[in-house]
Amino acid sequence: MDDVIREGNSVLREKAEEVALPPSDEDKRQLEEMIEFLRNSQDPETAQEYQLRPGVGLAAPQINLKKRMIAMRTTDHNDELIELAMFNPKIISHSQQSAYLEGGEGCLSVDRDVPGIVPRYARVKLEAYDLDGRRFTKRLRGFLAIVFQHELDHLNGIMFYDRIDEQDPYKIELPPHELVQRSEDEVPLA
Ligand code: SB7
Ligand code: NI
Repeated sequence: MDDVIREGNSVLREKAEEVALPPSDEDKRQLEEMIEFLRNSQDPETAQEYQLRPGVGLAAPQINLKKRMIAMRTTDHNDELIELAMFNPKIISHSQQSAYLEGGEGCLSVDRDVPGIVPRYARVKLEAYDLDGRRFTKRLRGFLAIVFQHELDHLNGIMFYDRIDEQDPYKIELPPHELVQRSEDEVPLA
């Protein structure tokens, strides 16, 4: 169940390849399994049984697949559950304003705490292909936008701590920026 590869594995540093569209049955199955993994990791009993850290997102390279596929599962600012399965995602536009998650970011592939501010775009418009191979676009903001950018980075071999300022981990970029908070009652998250 926990097939997540960890830091030190070179696949996490490679650029993942585009998935040929329409997606093959194997690609679809793998992306579905990524969503399933997130559901399991967020289910207290399953997580406990398989010793999973709860995850809100997963990128294919994290399970050793060099493919441009991302799964996300979390709630939006209206507390609505958002599940996204994406082939070949990309940002087609983004805000000038940046944002960062209070308390920094974590990663299922990183078994240690890396403190510091990870600057992200506050809002992004993404384009991707769903499980049926249909193109869609979606606007994300807040926590969702941050998670998406974290996952997209994985497809390009970038780890969240690459974006933390080495000299001054808590350095805040010049305004405008937004501080994104996660409310306490949400599922906790890596
Ligand atoms: C906090 C958590 C995540 C993204 C951004 C901020 C998701 C962590 C789970 N993953 O390692 C997914 O790549
Ligand atoms: Ni990660």
